[in-house]
Amino acid sequence: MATDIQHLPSHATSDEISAAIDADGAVIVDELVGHDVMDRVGHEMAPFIEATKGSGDDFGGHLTQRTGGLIARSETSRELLMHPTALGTVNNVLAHAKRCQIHLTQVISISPGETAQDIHRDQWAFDFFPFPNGFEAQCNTIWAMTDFTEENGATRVVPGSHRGEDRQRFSQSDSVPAEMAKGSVLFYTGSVYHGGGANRSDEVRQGLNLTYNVGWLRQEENQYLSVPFEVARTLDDDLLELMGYAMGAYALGYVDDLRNPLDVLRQSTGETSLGGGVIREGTTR
Ligand SMILES: O=C(O)CCC(=O)C(=O)O
Ligand SMILES: [Fe+2]
Repeated sequence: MATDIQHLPSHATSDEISAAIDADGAVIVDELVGHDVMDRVGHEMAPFIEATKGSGDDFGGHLTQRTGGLIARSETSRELLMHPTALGTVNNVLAHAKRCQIHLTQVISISPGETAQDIHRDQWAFDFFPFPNGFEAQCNTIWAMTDFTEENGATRVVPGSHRGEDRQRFSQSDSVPAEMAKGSVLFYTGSVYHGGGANRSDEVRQGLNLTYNVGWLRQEENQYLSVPFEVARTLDDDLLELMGYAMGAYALGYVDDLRNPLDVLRQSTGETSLGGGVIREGTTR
């Protein structure tokens, strides 16, 4: 029988949260934000969620909608991405990297009747690269936009499995549900085994998955194309840097003649430079 996921109060420090993550691979911080914040995200995202089809495969979930592009579509999500407790925790967990960045932003809506997702490690997205045991490539959050209950499909976690062998197969009974009230947040590493739960209720379970990884890996959601340039230009530098408009390490991510991507974005006028000259978008040389 798996042990339960620890809960910490909303005033917990990032150090306390990252210590719990180090011990178990996951932790819940109860009611870190109010219902109004979650409702604002829900409201801003409603038309996009409405238009999102089911994932179309077994892993993504046929009765699960995954709606991304949050930075462009939901101003409130930007605050959550930069939430000091969340970001402080992420920076602790990924402190070994020169920089961390946003990996993906996604509202996950699990409809009644959905079956449980296979228990997995999120870091398998990196083409199953076998990261050394104890090395964290990513740090994730799922914010509860509705209450998360075992019945409605709360994320299921195998606490402690972040230090286990890679490519393990766990059954649902090895895992415990991350039950939490709306406004709470589940932190979990890329290495801890987990999965979306089966929804046996008659309501949609909705979670806001905001994940972060080390700056030298590829991002799961392409932030440069998910957030149009004209929106990106209106964002603060610290959010842009977190999106990837920064050097991921000494020489990673520069633009042409070793220019910093943030400088290029700030200086750009919708034109693309090429070979020392400047061409307009949509034209050829
Ligand atoms: O929706 C959830 O509770 C978790 C989903 C998940 O783990 C995933 O899509 O990788
Ligand atoms: Fe996952």
